[in-house]
Amino acid sequence: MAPEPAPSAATATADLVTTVLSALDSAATLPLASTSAFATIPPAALKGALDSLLSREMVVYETLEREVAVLTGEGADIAARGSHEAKVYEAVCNAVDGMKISELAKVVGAASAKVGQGKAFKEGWIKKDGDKLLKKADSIKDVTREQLNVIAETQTYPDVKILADLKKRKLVVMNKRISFLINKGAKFALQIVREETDLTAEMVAGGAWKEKTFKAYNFAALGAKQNSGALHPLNKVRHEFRNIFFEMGFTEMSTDRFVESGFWNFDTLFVPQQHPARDLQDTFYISDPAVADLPEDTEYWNNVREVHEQGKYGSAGYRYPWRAEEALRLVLRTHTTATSVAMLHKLAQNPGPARYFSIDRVFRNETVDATHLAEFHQVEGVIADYGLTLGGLIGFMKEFFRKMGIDDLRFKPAYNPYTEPSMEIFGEHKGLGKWVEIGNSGMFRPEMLESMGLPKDLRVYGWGLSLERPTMIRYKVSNIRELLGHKVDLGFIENNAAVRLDKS
Ligand code: FB9
Repeated sequence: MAPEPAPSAATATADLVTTVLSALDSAATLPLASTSAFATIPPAALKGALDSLLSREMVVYETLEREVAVLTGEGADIAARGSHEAKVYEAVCNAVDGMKISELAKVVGAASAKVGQGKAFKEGWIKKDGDKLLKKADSIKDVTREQLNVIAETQTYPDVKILADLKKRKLVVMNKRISFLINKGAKFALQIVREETDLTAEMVAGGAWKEKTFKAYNFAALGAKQNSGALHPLNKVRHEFRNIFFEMGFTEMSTDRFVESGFWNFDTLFVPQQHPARDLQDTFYISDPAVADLPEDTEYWNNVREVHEQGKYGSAGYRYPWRAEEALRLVLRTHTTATSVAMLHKLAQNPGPARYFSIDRVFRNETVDATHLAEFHQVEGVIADYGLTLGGLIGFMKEFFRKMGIDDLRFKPAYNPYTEPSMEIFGEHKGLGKWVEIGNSGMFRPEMLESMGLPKDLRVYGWGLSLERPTMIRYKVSNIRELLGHKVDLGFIENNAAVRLDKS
């Protein structure tokens, strides 16, 4: 006949619940589990049954954890049949005319002979005579055996030093015991009354609801945790930046072109072809395809060539032989200014005031470290208008960064090939208690703007910063690898707070 299937967990819990309730019915308080009917029940199973009754207020209980001393196999043997030293003493006493040392192991066993002989000498129970052992004491007290029997009985020993010594001799080990002190709850009953969770139309129509017990609503219960997606901190900060730009009247540029020609990434920005930024250690070049599919000999192309080679629009230029091959090389864009210049070139077809921004990935062939990777997200804004001045740029930067929670700015003259004048921007970081560089800015040069056909009096501001730096500061991230890459802790991504840039 097939063996009875093991009871399901629910059945086991139900049986245990019934046992607890009937045990409680006869004893107002259940003793510690070690002496009760539950001593053999795994604590986890018992806790499951108790929690089920606790949730119905049928019992209350507290969990008690304590350490108990338990005899090892060797300890139990000594408690039952005496210590090694007592066995040696007994063998010597029983031997006529003393016990040959070479015979001892055969009588008491190798272990007792090895361990017990020394201790029996030390206790003064036996003495040596040539190759024999003789009884020295008329009687002995097998203290170890007595101590182990106290522990077998009480699972502890009053003298902690003796207990420690017995543990050291591997005669005793300490085990954790979980027990429950259980009392009747406010709604104690011998049976779990089935509580309905749903009031049905049939119950109402037929009146059956009158005989039913309904489970009370637990309005404090939390909803089931929903596994949903989570915005990456960079995207949360990007969202904040986009809001700032939108509320200041900016239009977002499309930045879906990661690969740019040298022409759009550098030459149109008046970056000379021998500029170090165009070296391999700063820029990622594409090997296949190696050459951009760009129309040459356009008016714009020729303006760019001319302004580099001999100057134009009042500029002296760089006076070097500008090479089309260099302009046709393909790179991973090193800044989103490549996109800005394309937008401004399009604006030149119908020039006038405009505000554009972009936030996207740029790539630099830099040495990576705790705060730099070979790519980052650049935040960039451009404003085209008539009558713009450097003072106006400074004022706008103050307004823009104020919306990011940075109230006090300082400006330092800087150099960019495509802007003149240019300024590095510094803000006082309250948390760090020091001034930190927060971005770069400038007024685009006529060599760049007039080459694309923009009118002489249309000026353009440009400025930029990164997305990673403010994000790392806002989320107190010290290593950028906690933010980006394969080592990112998804728990951090899921559980980090929302961000308000203007709140520190
Ligand atoms: O983001 C930067 N720092 C920063 C920004 C915000 C911030 O907010 C805190 C919460 C308060 C904190 C710090 N920086 C620019 C400055 C430094 O981090 C710098 O070490 C790294 N820079 C990047 C480039 O590094 C090669 C940040 C990145 C940067 C720099 C310049 C531009 C864009 C990004 C630009 C530009 C520009 C200039 C003129 C015209 C058009 C674009």
